[in-house]
Amino acid sequence: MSETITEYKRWKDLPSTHLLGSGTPMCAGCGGLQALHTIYDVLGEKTVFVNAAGCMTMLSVYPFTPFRGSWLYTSMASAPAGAQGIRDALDILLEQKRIQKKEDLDVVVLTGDGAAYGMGLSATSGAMERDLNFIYICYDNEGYGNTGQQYSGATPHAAKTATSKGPRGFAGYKKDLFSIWAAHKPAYLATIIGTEPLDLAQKIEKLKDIKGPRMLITLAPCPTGWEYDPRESIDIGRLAVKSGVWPLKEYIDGKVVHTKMPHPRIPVEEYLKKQGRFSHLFKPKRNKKLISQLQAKVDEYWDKIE
Ligand SMILES: Cc1ncc(C[n+]2csc(CCOP(=O)(O)OP(=O)(O)O)c2C)c(N)n1
Ligand code: SF4
Ligand SMILES: [Mg+2]
Repeated sequence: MSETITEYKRWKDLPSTHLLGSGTPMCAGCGGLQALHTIYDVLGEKTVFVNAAGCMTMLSVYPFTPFRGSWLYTSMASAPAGAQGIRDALDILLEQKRIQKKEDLDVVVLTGDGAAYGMGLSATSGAMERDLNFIYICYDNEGYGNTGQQYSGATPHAAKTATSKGPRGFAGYKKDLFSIWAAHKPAYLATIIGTEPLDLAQKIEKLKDIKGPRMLITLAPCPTGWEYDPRESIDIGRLAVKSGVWPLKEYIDGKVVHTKMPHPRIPVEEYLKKQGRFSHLFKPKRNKKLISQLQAKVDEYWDKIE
């Protein structure tokens, strides 16, 4: 029996909401993939994924895709425009009764931070402005991961990337995409992380019953780009939440609500010191000033909330 047929039989036997492990060149311990697995478990196969160029496009190797519904590849800037085309086509088919309501699909954009915070921001803004009925998942590994972790609009201050290598790392600051998206007043918006599966699943369940633009940003711990052993991925994700670096929150009906308060907050240093991209803060000499500045930024955020 050919490998293709064996793979197809394996695929057919899996539960219908399960994202197939595709055997494609994804890194072990990928936090983005971890979140996507849980999201897919809740959303299921009645979906069409519109995937902008990035790590997750590596999931699909022709003629296979691990998505049990449909999948469309787009350029980095245009996934929301692709989503608009698919939504319009589905609506026309429904209106003309060429498909039944039960055959309708959820249109789901999947992009990295390079696309969401940068190249695709304008297309996303337009889609929200048009009140497009879609879900957008941004997996945020804080850099252009697929091309070797160059800095993006999501890179945190002081992190080392392929394009910010000095003793102080990246000189810029991570964009507040949550606030930028919230300013568009989408139907739903939340931050999530794969290491908090209950919080994540509750948010996906909630957005399933809402129409309009539903936006998700998941922090995606990335062993390859953040330089740590893949087995540390879960720990690093949890530390991001416990230290207050990654607030879990949602925007609904014009209000922002935090869904998990990190009490008591652990020092940001606990999160930083596990990652090679911040190693210059600790070696050859501890950079007390920069570590304090990073802590102060996080404290400033929570001081306004608590
Ligand atoms: C306009 C354009 N510029 C550059 C590229 C090359 N490219 C492919 S994937 C990628 C990185 C995308 O980064 P991000 O959206 O954060 O996804 P990640 O790779 O981190 O998963 C780049 C730069 C491209 N496909 N299109
Ligand atoms: S580079 Fe990072 S985001 Fe990309 S597949 Fe590897 S672990 Fe995942
Ligand atoms: Mg990225």
